[in-house]
Amino acid sequence: MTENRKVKAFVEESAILLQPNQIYWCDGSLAEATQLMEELVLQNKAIRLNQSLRPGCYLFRSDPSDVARVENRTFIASIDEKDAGPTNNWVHPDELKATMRQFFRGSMKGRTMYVIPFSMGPIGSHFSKIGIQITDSPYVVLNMRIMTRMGKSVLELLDQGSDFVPCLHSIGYPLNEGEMDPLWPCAPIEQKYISHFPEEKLIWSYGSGYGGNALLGKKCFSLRIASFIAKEEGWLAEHMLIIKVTNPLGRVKYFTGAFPSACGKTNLSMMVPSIPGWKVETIGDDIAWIKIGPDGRLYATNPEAGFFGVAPGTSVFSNPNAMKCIQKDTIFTNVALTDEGDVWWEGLTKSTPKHLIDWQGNDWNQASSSKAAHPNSRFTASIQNCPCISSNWEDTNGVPISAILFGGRRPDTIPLVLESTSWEHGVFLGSIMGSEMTAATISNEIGNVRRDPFAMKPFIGYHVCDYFNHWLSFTNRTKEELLPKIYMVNWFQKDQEGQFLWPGFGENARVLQWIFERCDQQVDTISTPIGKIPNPRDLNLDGLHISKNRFEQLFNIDPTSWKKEVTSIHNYYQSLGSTLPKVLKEQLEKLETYYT
Ligand code: GTP
Ligand code: SPV
Ligand code: MN
Repeated sequence: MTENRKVKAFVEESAILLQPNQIYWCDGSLAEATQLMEELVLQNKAIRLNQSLRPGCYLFRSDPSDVARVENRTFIASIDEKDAGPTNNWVHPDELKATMRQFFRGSMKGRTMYVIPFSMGPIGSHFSKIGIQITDSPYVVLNMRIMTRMGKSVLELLDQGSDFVPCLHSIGYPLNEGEMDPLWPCAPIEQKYISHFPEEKLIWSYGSGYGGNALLGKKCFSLRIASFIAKEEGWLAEHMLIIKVTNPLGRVKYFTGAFPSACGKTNLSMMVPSIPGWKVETIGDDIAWIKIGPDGRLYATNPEAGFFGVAPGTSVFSNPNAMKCIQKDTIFTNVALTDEGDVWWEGLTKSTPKHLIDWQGNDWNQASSSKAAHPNSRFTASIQNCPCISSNWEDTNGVPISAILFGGRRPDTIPLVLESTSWEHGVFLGSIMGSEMTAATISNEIGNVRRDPFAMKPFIGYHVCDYFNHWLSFTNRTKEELLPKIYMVNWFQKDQEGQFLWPGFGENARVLQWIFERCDQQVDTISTPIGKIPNPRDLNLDGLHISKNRFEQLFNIDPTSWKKEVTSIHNYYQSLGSTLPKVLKEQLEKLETYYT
């Protein structure tokens, strides 16, 4: 409880609308989490994993309709439709609230209403912002406890009068007297609403219990609402990992990287470099808040406190640090269960177990045609568990950024690495990012390439063209030479057989080395119409067996593909409307002189 009047009013008004059986204020303690988990195990909603193999670990299985973010049910309800822009779903806030109020009315009947005070960012840092999530999902409480700084310490800040973002959440499944509670209650897809009211700095989420739909500190607050605040206040809220890179001489640089959902942020943020003497440490794996520091450089912080990471593909070979991270005190959602009471997913082991229980609770064997783990199955683990966490991860002033990487899943067209020629050109590269869609969002377009500018398509809380302009404005806010260098990378090119051309994962350190050395002007570049690529002699390929032909393919800038690309960018830019920044149009026109 708190004496903060605004908090009390929010909780009281919510309770009147939602009509829960009881209200519970979360203190964030271990005892509280243990008790909640015990209750869920008794109700069969959580499965206690084999505690000698995975101490403190539990498995949840969601409803098959509630397995990922729902972008077509996600709304930016700005007062004026124009402010939401062409890439967001818009409904007038009054109309949306009226609709949602009907769903919220009585939606917590028969349930407990949990009040979760949380901080995004280290407590006491000038970066940090507070939220209060109201929810009827104990699963959400347990996940928020890992993903954010949650509980008592935040209540103390609220007692001192700190402001907060109200985050209202209900799974949308009231329980009437005597009614059976399903294992994963949620509302049907057409009743789900993930709504943002940017001017009011308010979040309402109804009908889903999964990931970014329900853990409101993450995408809803730290990206959609925060990006809106950041524009007002002159900073950036980005879908980016943050890493600390140390070279063999002990010199340190920090990089951030924006990659769309399920395109490699967690993996890059925890990578074990394949090249001797280099070290990568994690600051964040999904979100970066970035501000100009007193010296004019950009400083980044990770507002989260945990990882909500993609399970499939994670293994001791691809990401040994993540494997250590999820050894204990981890919540698994929608992965498969082994006969020993451990977890399994596609890509975890070289051979497949003979028998499993799949993510839907059914028997599964090697002859089964379906996946044992859902492609968007996830682990929730504390950043404290991460063996490669940087000692700087909670620096209250953030870490100074030397380079920004943009990357997507592109089977062709985009070379392994490309350096921008200026900040403006870098913003252009960010704006034209494309990527194959992944299972991180519910869609029937998975595998198709879509434009995902700055990996923020689903997360910009306002007009995409204003967002581009905001990025461009940084050359007026500080000296351009103090801004990070900007790179486009692509780990995902494929050969004719559909195999990845580049080994990826720890081998991506070779690209990081080149970027590191570029930041120090130690190596030069080759200019191309699309940007600067490495001089082949400068990319460290020691110990990597890659044919000359494959290497050339990785940097091939194919005119036929680029003609298509330029047409596609042209059409995309047209779809963004008349407020597209002129300088970006000019960047495209320059490219069009080479590729038409
Ligand atoms: P979100 O949490 O959805 O934002 O995803 P993310 O960007 O953190 O992606 P993540 O690192 O979890 O990787 C997603 C998938 O891509 C996993 O199955 C990885 O194994 C795979 N992946 C990551 N890095 C590489 C790489 O360098 N090469 C290849 N081929 N696959 C990769
Ligand atoms: C993403 O989809 O980019 C994620 C997972 O990081 S979720 O939290 O569900 O948004
Ligand atoms: Mn993400």
